[in-house]
Amino acid sequence: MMAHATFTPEGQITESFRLLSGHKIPAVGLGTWRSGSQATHAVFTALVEGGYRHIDTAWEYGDQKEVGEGIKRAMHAGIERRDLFVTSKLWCTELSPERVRPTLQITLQELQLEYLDLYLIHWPFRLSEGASKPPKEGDVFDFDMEGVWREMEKLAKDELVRDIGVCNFTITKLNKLLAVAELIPSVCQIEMHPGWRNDQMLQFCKINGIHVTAYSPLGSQEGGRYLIHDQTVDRIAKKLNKTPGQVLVKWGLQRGTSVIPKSLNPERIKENIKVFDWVIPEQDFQALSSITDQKRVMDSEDIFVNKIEGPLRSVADIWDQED
Ligand code: NDP
Ligand code: 1BO
Repeated sequence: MMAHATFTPEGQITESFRLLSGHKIPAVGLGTWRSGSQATHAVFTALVEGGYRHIDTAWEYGDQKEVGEGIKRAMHAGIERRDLFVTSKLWCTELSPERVRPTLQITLQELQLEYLDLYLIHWPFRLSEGASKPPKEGDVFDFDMEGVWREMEKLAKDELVRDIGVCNFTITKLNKLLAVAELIPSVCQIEMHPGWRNDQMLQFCKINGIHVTAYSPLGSQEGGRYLIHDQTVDRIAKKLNKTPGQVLVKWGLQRGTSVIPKSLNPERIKENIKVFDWVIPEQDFQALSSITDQKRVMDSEDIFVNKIEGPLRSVADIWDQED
């Protein structure tokens, strides 16, 4: 996929990828899951001091107001809305055609924005209001994919969102969506890092012109697989005189994916985007791409699996037996 260079305040080169729609997605964005009340400061720091132009949030993260406040403060400091790329996501409890537009309106209000750059279906399953973890009988349902997608398409036609896409889809589900979509999803946001390469999905998306955004690019932390301390990552970081965080971000970029590391720490926020004036040499890239024990961090068993009742009796069911 083509990358295009744009100028940032630090003189840093922020590359971006071209989406099917023709719009550009900045290659590195700030993730905001579990950022809570600190999201305002993180977003402001990222935009004004780090040179980020891409912010990833979601209704489910409960931090859209804080993210919106950070964006507003950055705009007061001179950053233009048209230079930003803001993503949010439609949560599972709202995953029915009639809830798509009202939920987007809440998101826009909370973010204090008139439009989103990208609106994503967060997970391809509907949850009942107040669903428990793990889910009880009647908490998890299949969703009306065609009906929901039609409403997403209308949001794009009405210019409330510039692009639409999905997260956590499998090849099976993407094929189902592609069969009914009038507007092809621009982006598929999925877990990807050297501990979960997910090559098959990446390949499928590339063939179909769907841009991939890699989430949890550092392996996440709480309950995750924090790759910052991985031996191979550490060795290559030392060799290249970079930090493990930068090596992990760069690995994602060199695979043609945009990457959305989360941090609340101002130094790490700034560090994670300093990845544009160097490359991981082929041999080291291959070593990172050969890390064994491939495993998802976000298998999401606790959210969706009920072993006795419901459509998802196992983690393999969530991922359509493709892993
Ligand atoms: P990441 O892989 O981004 O890892 C975040 C963790 O790494 C935090 O604990 C952070 O701590 C730490 N960290 C950040 N930078 C560095 C660094 N340079 N060195 C050492 N440690 C570092 O995890 P996430 O799971 O948060 O994924 C990123 C984003 O992807 C999310 O925030 C969210 O926006 C999105 N996402 C989307 C999902 C979906 O279903 N669509 C699912 C999961 C994530 P600290 O804050 O202290 O720096
Ligand atoms: C359950 C939400 C996962 C992070 O996007």
